[in-house]
Amino acid sequence: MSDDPRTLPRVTYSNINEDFSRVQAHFDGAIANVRTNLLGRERANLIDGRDVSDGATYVAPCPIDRTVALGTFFAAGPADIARAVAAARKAQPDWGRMAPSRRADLLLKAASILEERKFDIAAACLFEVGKSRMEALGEVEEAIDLIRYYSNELVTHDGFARDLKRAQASEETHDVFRPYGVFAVIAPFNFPVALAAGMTSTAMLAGNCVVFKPSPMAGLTGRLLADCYRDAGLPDGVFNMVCGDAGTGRALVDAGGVDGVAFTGSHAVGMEILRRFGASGPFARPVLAEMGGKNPTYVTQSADLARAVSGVSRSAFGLQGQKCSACSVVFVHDAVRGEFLERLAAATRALKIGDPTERPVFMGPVINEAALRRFGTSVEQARAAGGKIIGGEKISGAFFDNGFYVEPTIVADLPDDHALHRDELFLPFLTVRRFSSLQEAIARGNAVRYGLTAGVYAQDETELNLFLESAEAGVLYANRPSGATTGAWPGFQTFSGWKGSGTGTKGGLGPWYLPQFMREQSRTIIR
Ligand code: UN1
Repeated sequence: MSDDPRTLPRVTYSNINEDFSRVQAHFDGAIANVRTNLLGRERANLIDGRDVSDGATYVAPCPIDRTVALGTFFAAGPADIARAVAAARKAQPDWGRMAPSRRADLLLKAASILEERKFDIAAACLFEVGKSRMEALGEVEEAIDLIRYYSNELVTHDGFARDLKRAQASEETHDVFRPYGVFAVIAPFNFPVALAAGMTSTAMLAGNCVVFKPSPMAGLTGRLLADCYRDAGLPDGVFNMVCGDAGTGRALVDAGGVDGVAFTGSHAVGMEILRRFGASGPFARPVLAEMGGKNPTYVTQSADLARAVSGVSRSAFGLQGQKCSACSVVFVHDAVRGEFLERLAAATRALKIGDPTERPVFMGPVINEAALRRFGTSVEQARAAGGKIIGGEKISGAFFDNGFYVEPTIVADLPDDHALHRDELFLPFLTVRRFSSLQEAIARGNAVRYGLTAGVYAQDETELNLFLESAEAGVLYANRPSGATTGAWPGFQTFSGWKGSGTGTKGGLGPWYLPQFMREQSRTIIR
């Protein structure tokens, strides 16, 4: 642990093949430190700047080894939620009136604190989600960049204020963007640091105050992020955190006094929030939801197969397929199908599954028993429909019995109209479909409710253009070996969920995300 963490190279999702030996050595120390000093503690909620340890407790298990506790958390009840929302409402007028550059300074301070603590927070995230070392480090780097990117956007655009045209000399019109008030932010387990930091920092930069609810599996990193905000000196009540399960989330959305919701998670829950919250009152309220995907990749006759195999296996099986951006269906041209499948199967068999605290491990466990059951059912359905299955087994024995470990699974030869080609599974489960016409394949890939990411491997420009012009998804990638459909990075990609993948029309990670947390007001004044 001798190196200053800020002098070490940064891990992103796309540079994962570089030499990170110094980073790895440093990370070993952080993993040991987190194991001894951060796991298994009691973690209070944060309301109005104070730790609140009221109500029923629950223990969140570590998915890598379920006999280990991540910590003990307090399920916020209606009274806690009401206090958190009231604290946010009380703090909001001053916070919203503060100059954008001052809000940005405070959030940038939080990003610097997160950077100082990044190895510990990445190790906590690894234990919490069961993600690989590189994915955990990359995620915390992403969180830091998200806060910096949005802060910079706010300051560069001067809070998005601009002067409009004058109808006469004595008249002036200023166009300004104003906060809504209080945002509830509900985050998922899979990117507990980056998605939480992205949604909460944006809401606050825009001048809103926040009541944040992490996933019940991810209260540990939720609280570590809350500590960064608190230690940066955010005024009391600007950021509040309440833990709990779906019931707490529902109670938060239903609590009076919430003006907007930012949510990342399943399509079903996002749509429920849109109906219950967005459209249930006397006027529409903003619901900025990112809601999953069924992301196709097309491997054409002109593909560089080495890149395709690498990109597809990384995107399908990285983080055990538990990404809304995961590649879950691959369309392969008949002419290259045999060779591609053979090479993909070999690459998949070579992926190391096990304890992700160990350096060579690429896949850890799936998050919980429900995910394991979904895996079992999906394999059964594939088998019953005559699918050819590679993998498909639960891994058991010794260490593996302490968590839910499954094989990365590839299913070919399913009937083309099978639901496994269309439904999001959130598992290391890839279905293979064949094609002879790329245009038709893209139409079949588009014929799902989702539209988040899509990838192609094609060296032929006509094929490439056909893909770019016709794929119905917010994030498109071509010929990427680090990930066919995954790995978006703040300022480098935008992340816009089309169709059933999102409610907003502008993506996270990009220049248009922040203004969605504000409403526009024009002010015409004659003096
Ligand atoms: C998610 O997949 O749940 O692009 C969020 C990616 C990451 C994660 C996005 N930025 O793969």
